[in-house]
Amino acid sequence: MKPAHSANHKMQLIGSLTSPFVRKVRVVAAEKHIDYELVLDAPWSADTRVPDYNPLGKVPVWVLEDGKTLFDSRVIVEYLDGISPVAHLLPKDARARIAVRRWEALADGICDAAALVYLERKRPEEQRNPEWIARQLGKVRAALEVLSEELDKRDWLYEGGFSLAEIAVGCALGYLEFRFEGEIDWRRDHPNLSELYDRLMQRPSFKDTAPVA
Ligand SMILES: N[C@@H](CCC(=O)N[C@@H](CS)C(=O)NCC(=O)O)C(=O)O
Repeated sequence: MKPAHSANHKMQLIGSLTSPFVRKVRVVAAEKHIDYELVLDAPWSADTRVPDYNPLGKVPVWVLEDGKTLFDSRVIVEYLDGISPVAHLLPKDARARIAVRRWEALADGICDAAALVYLERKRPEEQRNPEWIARQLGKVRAALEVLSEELDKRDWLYEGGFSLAEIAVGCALGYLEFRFEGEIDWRRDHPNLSELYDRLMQRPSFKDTAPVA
């Protein structure tokens, strides 16, 4: 794996402005006031350099000062939470931490399934598999249902307050709004998630990272 740059450089985040996983990392870095340089690279473009930094060819990739790289988004956010004492986003208590990570896994799973649908629909019509699309959309709907039920009437998923759980869920909701507006109406079906997203969007970390085509 080639180092991204010479030693003792500012940390970098390699990613796109549409990826919900990149957004999750950007929100965490903003909440924790961590300084870095955003390097835009779309992994689907012909001239992408992402595979030089991550053999999986996926963003986000975080480049450390010494040129070493971190991926995927779950590893990066844990790293970022650990290097700065500002605004702990992962609880110290083991049970609470696992609960937050489980919500993150649900939110990331929504993004994985939704991204597969988006990509499948970009294929020529005769190559698309409607059963595959329906299967993935079923996962998105089921996960939204569980998140909404578990949030219930509370302000935050994690009772300790704003955490990585809401960040991951907010990024998933924002991605659905961006790519599936009018099709997956999570605002109508789950008013509590709608209210949560509106509240998150009042934070500069979310407002400044809304997906753009
Ligand atoms: N589990 C990974 C998922 C990352 C991911 O799927 N990124 C997409 C963009 S949203 C990507 O880079 N896809 C390119 C590819 O699959 O080749 C994470 O949490 O970082």
